[in-house]
Amino acid sequence: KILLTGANGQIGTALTKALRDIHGKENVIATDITEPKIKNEPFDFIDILNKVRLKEYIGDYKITQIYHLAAILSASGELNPQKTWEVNLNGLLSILDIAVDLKLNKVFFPSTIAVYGPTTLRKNTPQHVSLEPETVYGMSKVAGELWCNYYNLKYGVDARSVRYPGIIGYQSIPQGGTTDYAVEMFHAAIKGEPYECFLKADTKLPMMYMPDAIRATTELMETDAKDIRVRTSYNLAAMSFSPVELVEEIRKHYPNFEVSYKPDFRQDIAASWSESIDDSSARADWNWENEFDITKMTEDMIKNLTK
Ligand code: VAH
Repeated sequence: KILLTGANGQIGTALTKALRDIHGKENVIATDITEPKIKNEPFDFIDILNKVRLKEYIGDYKITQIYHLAAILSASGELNPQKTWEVNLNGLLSILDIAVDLKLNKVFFPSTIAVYGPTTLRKNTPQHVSLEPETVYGMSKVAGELWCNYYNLKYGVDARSVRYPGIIGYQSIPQGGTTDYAVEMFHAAIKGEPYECFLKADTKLPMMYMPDAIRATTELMETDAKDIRVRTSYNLAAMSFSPVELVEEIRKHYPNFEVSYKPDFRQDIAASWSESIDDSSARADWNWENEFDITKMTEDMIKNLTK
């Protein structure tokens, strides 16, 4: 049986559905600390900081794999640094400890382009590179990657991870991310409303469409353990674009879409991240290949949001 933490989040919502399509609804238990949108499917309220309850639950339900999506993201993380460190780090450490004690088969840990910092090579960022992030979220994810590697080395925990780019999807409204402007733009364009962008027009960031992010996750988790050479976290890429490039793409469908730019604190966060990523390790070790570029993503987003 599979357990997801943070199942109601931006990725968790889509990943829960994808895993249920693969493994069957009854084999995938979604957990979070907020109400689920879908009512009649296996769900429970679990706070990952309650280690005793988490371990009891995992034992009782004979969980064999955990997708640990629960975390506080980059922008909201800066508003409460201590809490972000506690949730993002201690949550993971509990999961890794339980993975040893209860001999879980696999653990998925989502990392992020937020692990890159101002000293990281910004163009075609290599797999092994300087990681000096300046957000607590990024710091917690670098530490998390190192703990996953440590538990794999010392206890043989089969922990696997990818560094997600900014993810765009229609299934959920993301909260607290720096890359969420891209999702918000689509919603505004479709409602015929102007959009005020919190990043500068030319801020180029690595981005990925949700179906690619979900497929990368399931393909990594289905790869034979002997082919996994990176036990911190794999670089993962699909495309890079700036807000103004996305506006041009959306205007192919909504010619009158109006956008203004009013950068806030999230501009500094975005400016500290990479522009583009070298994901040749993921392509070499487990045949990663993205399917969506900005044009295909825009068409699919609009098709699904206007249904
Ligand atoms: C955030 N969407 O903006 C998340 C992600 C790449 C960024 O980690 O914080």
